[in-house]
Amino acid sequence: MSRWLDLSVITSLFQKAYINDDDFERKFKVSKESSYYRRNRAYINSISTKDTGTYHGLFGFIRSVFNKYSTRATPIYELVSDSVKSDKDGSVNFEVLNTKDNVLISFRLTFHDGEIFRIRASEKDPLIPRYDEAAGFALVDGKEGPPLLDPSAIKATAETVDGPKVFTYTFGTTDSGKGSQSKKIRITEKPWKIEYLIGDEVVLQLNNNEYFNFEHHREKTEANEADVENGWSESFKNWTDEKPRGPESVGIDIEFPGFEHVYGIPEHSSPLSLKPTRGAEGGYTEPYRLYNVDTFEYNVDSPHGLYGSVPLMLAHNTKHTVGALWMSSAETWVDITKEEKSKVTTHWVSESGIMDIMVMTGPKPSDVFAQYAKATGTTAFPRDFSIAYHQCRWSYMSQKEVEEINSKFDDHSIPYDVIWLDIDYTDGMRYFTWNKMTFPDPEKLHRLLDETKRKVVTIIDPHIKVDEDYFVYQEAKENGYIIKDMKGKNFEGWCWPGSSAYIDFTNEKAREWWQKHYSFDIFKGSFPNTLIWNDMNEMAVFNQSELTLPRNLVHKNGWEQRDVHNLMGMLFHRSTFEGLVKREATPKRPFVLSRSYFAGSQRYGPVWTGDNAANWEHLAVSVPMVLSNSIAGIHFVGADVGGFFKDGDPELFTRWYQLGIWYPFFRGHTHRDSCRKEPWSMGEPHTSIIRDAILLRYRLLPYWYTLFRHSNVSGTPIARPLWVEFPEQPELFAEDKLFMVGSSLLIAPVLEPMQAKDEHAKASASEITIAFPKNAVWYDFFTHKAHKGGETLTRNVELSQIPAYVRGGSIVPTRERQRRSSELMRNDPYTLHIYVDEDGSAKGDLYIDDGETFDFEKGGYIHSSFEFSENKLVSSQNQDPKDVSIDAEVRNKYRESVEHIRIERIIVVGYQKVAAKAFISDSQGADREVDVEEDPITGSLVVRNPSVSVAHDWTIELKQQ
Ligand code: NBV
Repeated sequence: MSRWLDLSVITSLFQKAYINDDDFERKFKVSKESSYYRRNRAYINSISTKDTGTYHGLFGFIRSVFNKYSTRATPIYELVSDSVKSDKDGSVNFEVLNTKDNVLISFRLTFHDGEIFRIRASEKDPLIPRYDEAAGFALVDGKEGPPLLDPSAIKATAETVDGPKVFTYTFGTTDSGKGSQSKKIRITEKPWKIEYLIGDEVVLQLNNNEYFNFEHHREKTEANEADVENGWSESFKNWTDEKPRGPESVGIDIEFPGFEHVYGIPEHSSPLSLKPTRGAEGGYTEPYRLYNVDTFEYNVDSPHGLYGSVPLMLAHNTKHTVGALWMSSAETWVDITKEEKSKVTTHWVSESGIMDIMVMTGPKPSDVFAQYAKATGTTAFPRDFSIAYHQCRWSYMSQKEVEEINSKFDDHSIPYDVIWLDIDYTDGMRYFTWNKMTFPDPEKLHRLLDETKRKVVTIIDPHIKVDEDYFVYQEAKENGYIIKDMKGKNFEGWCWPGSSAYIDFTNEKAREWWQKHYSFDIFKGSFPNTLIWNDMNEMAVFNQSELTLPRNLVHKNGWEQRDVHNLMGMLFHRSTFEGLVKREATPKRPFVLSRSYFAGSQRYGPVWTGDNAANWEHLAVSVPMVLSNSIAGIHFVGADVGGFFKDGDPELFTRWYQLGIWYPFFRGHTHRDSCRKEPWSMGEPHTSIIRDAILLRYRLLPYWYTLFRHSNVSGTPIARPLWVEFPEQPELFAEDKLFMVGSSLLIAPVLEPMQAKDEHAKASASEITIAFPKNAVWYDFFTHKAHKGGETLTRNVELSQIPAYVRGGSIVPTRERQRRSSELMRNDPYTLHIYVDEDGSAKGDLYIDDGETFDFEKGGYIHSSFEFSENKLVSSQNQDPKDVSIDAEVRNKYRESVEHIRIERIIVVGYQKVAAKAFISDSQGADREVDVEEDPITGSLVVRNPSVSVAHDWTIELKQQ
């Protein structure tokens, strides 16, 4: 079959699978179509008088009366009280008995570094082992997680309070401003529950509602099999899921008393503050689903699962922040109920595996981020180019087209760093090959781009064309790396290349084999400036249930797809990352974009929010989507700028760029059937406005790069919800239109089209309202006009305007010289923008390194701290982070190499005094003085050309004379 014929068959199959279905979300399950969710729900309904479902009309009335008067069945799980024992390693072990079937569940509670605790539960004597490898992939230190706390630091007591026994373990202290308080775990015998307390305040509870339900394995008997609801198979649409191990699931409630807001558990197209899923007006009527699927052109404002899953939920109130990581890679449903401001109850149910919960104990947002980073790792530190602008389209069809696009950027004076090649560059979707007709000379193409230090990203998808002549397929088959069906045959599904095989990335050997494909010898036509994009890694399969791999496929050690499903995307991403590290003798930091992800994916590269659409709803939801990922450790994230599906209009397109420059990952991308969407495609005035927006991103790259350094060292998010920066201002807790980039920039994007005030007028601006967070002064980024914290500003935003504000007290570094790509800016001087607070002081920092190697891990970097107070700006070198092993030679060499890079300008905003001169004392140069001028437009002070080196310590003092 010719390649083109092949592709048309696939396209029609794809259209059948997706496009011709009006109700496309019905391709995917809702909770009631999942038997284990139904069983868990039925169980908790039987033990609880308050079924919190939303029922309407007569049925609702009858149901509520029924609920009120029905009696509560006794929960079947009981803690075996004399089983509670502390072990030598400080862990606490106990057993819970399923009184109905007389099955014991073993629990293990461990304390990690006094900041994290973890609870694992599994059957004591399982008939068949249960999957417990998710943690091994998610956690940076492997399955056991961060080091255990020294047992001598744990204080255990047991007492009997009015009957039930209570076991208390004090494992840490915290000082949240009200003196030192202890962190404790309390295990109560009956009804059994586990609580986390700070001082005497309960912050998190497990099983407070007795929703714990651990479906143990059972023998397959005729009677068991005949019980359809508990059976060995279930159906969805035309698909049947045979379950050779029979049913198994695990569920529990995690409650946050004293909290009104919970966040996280991406990926969903929903608001930042998670909505109740049961029993609330305006809430959802479905639980949040965590199941990685290819949900093309997803609906906005929905709890349905999308491409990635991070089972981390954060709760925040004015006193505490806490995080719970549910380490299951199986499909998971999360129900949320809220009792007016006083508590949030969540109910988690997963299809298979053990129960493994890790709690980041806070108490501040920054503590939770650091604790989560300790557990799952921090953002892979990106190369400098990767945080600049990326240009993509499905697809740039030929080498010639790429060359044209490349020169059009220059013609339009728009910088960009990366051009992306979607599936059509390959020879018939055989990844690691090129279509020789359309891309005859990849080397020439790479060389051309390298002239301006630009890069090429090529897509590599995980579906492997079943073709005996294709080397990747041949080797995968010979080595036995292909995922098998229940009968032991290599599974084949349909995807872009036609019949496709899927690699078992849970197998370490298969991962190692995959990595080798990135060597320049194997991926011919790839070069050091080729970077990678991993798409379709949920894994997408067009002709299977929910467009993904069937749940009963078999992986290494007999684990089923259902056990590992949500890990697959991350493991593929990881193999690519590791392959890129190995492909050069002096490794460079990889760049690999992934669509699918899990907890820990931040260690391997950025993700994006998949196939959005060119409409205002998708533009707006990209903000909470980016923020939800950010607080769940996925900091390097963005949405397709301009919208993937559909055309949109020039206004939307322009506004999307004005928002996209604030995404940590900034890429324009679109579908092959949509109109051209390169930055100049909409004509003037849009092209010029978009150019200015992209230039603003480039000017601010030093600030962004420094933020990525913090993300890499301490797990601090880059794009941040306002509550992260202002944790004591409850009016900001649900805010998800305004957000912060770092701690200095407040972004107020325009998320709606312009509307004329009366029907005859033509609108020339959008109106937005900004409620500035309290306890700070805010300066307009462009005009320097000051706004008081607490002020509510309603303003017009013309199409050319980007509403952004800077928090007083910040120092922001920029580079102001326009170049064609970011790498060409490497030797450019910096400008420092000082925005003083009410006391006339400000702080900031600047991190720089070679932008590409791993030398920064050996000290090959400069990290300067800036402090401005009492008219004096002091620059000094930051301390190195703890875990860095410094190599003096690397460090000194790097410092020498950047000695010539200068600060060329200092701008002082909001400075209330007069200054005519700046006195400079440089640790390694002569003292001197320069003039201070006033900017005639903004009124801010400008110290022109102080010419101090970024590699030195220095002081600049403003004086009247
Ligand atoms: O490879 C083609 C597209 C890609 O452009 C897009 O970004 C991915 O999310 N890919 C999905 C497959 C087809 C989508 C309709």
